[in-house]
Amino acid sequence: MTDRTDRTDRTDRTNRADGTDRADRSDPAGRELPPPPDVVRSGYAQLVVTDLARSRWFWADVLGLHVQYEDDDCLCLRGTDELTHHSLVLRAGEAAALDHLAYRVRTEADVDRAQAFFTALGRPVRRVPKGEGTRGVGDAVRVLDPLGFPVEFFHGIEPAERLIQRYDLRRGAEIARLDHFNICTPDVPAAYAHYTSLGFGCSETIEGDAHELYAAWMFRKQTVHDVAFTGGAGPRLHHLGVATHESHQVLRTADLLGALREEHHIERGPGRHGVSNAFYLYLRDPDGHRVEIYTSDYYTGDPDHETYRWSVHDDRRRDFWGNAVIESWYKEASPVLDLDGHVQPVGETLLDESAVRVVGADGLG
Ligand code: XXG
Ligand code: FE2
Repeated sequence: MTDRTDRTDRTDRTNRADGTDRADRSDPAGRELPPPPDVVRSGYAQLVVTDLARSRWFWADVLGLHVQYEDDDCLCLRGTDELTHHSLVLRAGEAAALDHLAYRVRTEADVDRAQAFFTALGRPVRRVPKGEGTRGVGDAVRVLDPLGFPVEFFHGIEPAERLIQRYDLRRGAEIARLDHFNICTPDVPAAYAHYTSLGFGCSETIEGDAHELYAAWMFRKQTVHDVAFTGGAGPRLHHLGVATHESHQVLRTADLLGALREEHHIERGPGRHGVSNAFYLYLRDPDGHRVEIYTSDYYTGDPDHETYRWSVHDDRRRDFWGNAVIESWYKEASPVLDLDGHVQPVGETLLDESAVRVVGADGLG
């Protein structure tokens, strides 16, 4: 059995009977859809930033990402464990925004599958031949997905020198790799249904008393997630999650920012998540783009891996020690561009988790 068949089987077994789990292959009008692309993992994100030098300081000096390529308009960055050209591209522009998210797919044929799949869904689709899109990336397809996000599907990407044991080059947070995207969307069940139709499994959820879906964590690689949904006005980018190997690197990042009198970049944490069990710290970059330094989640690759469901009333769900989540974390996020580079309007959320009453360990409601 192929990896993909295993994943689809698992998704079917962990589905729910309450309508949030449409794993079928049909569009909203009930027409059958072509097979989805075989997504390997979250591949890279491209952000628009307003001051490339200041962004370089934050992402390369403080977070320790390796600069793979740079010119006056763009920076291509990768973590110490990554063997491909980049996992983050920063493009200079007038206003900060998400340019696009990108998923790596298994073969070149999966790029064609992505084109056919989103065309059948009636979504805007652009073919981006090698050399015309993001530096280092081969033939790709860019779509505006049903949630309104600009998403690229690519297979080919330039390989990069192995830096895994170049301890001499490490600095700052020593980021190892991109881990996940977190996106704000008004309709979390619709996001869940779309990513289920793309063959993603679901590791964890946050649910209300009647199983209303407040948030979900979904994966293709064998970790807790490649993408998660935060219920909120959207489409907006909530954060990029980048992984370190050890929790001391997360703590060191906070110490470093304090020592540099740059502590205002720290938004939430350090702490231990309930969802995912990861150790975390959220920062805001010079443009306000949010990044999570994240480590030590768990393996999800078994074919019968079950979704773990948190009650929205459990104060440990977002911080296992019960610390309250700062309001800005729920409310603020980056605008998202369409395929022509225009900022997209946002729709208001259906369910507001920040309005659910919580008293954290620090006594804040
Ligand atoms: O990656 C994550 C998160 O989505 O950033 C947030 C894992 C867990 C959480 S949560 O705040 O729900 O614990
Ligand atoms: Fe995250």
